[in-house]
Amino acid sequence: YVIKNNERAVDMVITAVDRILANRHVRVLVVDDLASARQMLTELLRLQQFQVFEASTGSEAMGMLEAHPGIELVITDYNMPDMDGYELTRRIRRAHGSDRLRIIGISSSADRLLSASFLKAGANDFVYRPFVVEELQCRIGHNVETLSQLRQLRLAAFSDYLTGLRNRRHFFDEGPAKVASCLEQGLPCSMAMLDIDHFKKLNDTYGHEIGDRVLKAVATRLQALTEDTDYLLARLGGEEFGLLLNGLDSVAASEFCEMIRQNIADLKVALDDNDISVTASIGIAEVGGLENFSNYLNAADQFLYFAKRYGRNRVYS
Ligand code: GH3
Ligand code: MG
Ligand code: MG
Ligand code: MG
Repeated sequence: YVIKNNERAVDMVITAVDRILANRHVRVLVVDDLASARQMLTELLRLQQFQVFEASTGSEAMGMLEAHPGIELVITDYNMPDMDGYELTRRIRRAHGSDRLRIIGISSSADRLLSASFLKAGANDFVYRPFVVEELQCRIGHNVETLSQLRQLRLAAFSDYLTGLRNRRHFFDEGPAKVASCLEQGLPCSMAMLDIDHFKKLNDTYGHEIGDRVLKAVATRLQALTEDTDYLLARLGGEEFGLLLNGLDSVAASEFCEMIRQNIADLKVALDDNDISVTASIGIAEVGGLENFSNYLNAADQFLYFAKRYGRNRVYS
């Protein structure tokens, strides 16, 4: 009755429910050699909708983390026979950073220095048993929230604000490994650079806002044309896009880019009274022989220059 008549209360309940529902995506590993202690924690976590995994030893816990890379939180006991929680924490931290995996230590030991040891070993938090349920819930909640904030920051750092595509930083972060993996496997790989034709004129004619809309439409189309592939696509800056075509030699890359060129030329961006069309030029360089990732981009840029010179709205390799 109170909730029904109080908007603020309704909001609070909705927020709390949303938070609990979000837990359904969070995987937690409970490590304790004592089955009853493990069960108690597990039940508590399941009530909060978390996906719970259990391990009774440190080595079992390490195996679980290996088998389930999605685990984001480990709650570990201190006193365990083969490997104590402190050692487990140290081992986990060798492979998993605090930005993706949180660790909370827990123990009924009377040793008041234990919390400091755990935190030094790389745990994010510690609680002594017996614990106040609400306190443990808060500590878990804060850790989960921190992970989600870090995820959002990572996403923002690697995304292009205007188009939502991956940005230049992501392209340079991920590209070199993709090239190296192709070369190691003896597979071809091509670098393509796409630049919208006479974009300055479009801005001058219709204004920057319309220019932005066209940019977004081109980006959305590029995204759609590459979404079923393993290719790396990014907005490199301005009206330029990079596309790393792993597995394609320059002939196959030219075919693929010709399809892209045609698709962009066919794209219509609807305005109030008319539609705008644009064209794009694409330069392609097959990867190999150069030691530096940015050299491949420069090579593609040189081919792009020829595509422009020979009349634009074309693919040149
Ligand atoms: P070309 O066919 O030779 O590529 O000619 P162009 O006019 O496209 O090339 P140029 O590099 O001279 O101009 C690119 C223009 O893209 C200049 C800039 O105003 C515009 N531009 C860059 N970033 C953005 C953006 O985020 N939004 C909008 N609306 N315009 C942008
Ligand atoms: Mg124990
Ligand atoms: Mg340009
Ligand atoms: Mg241009």
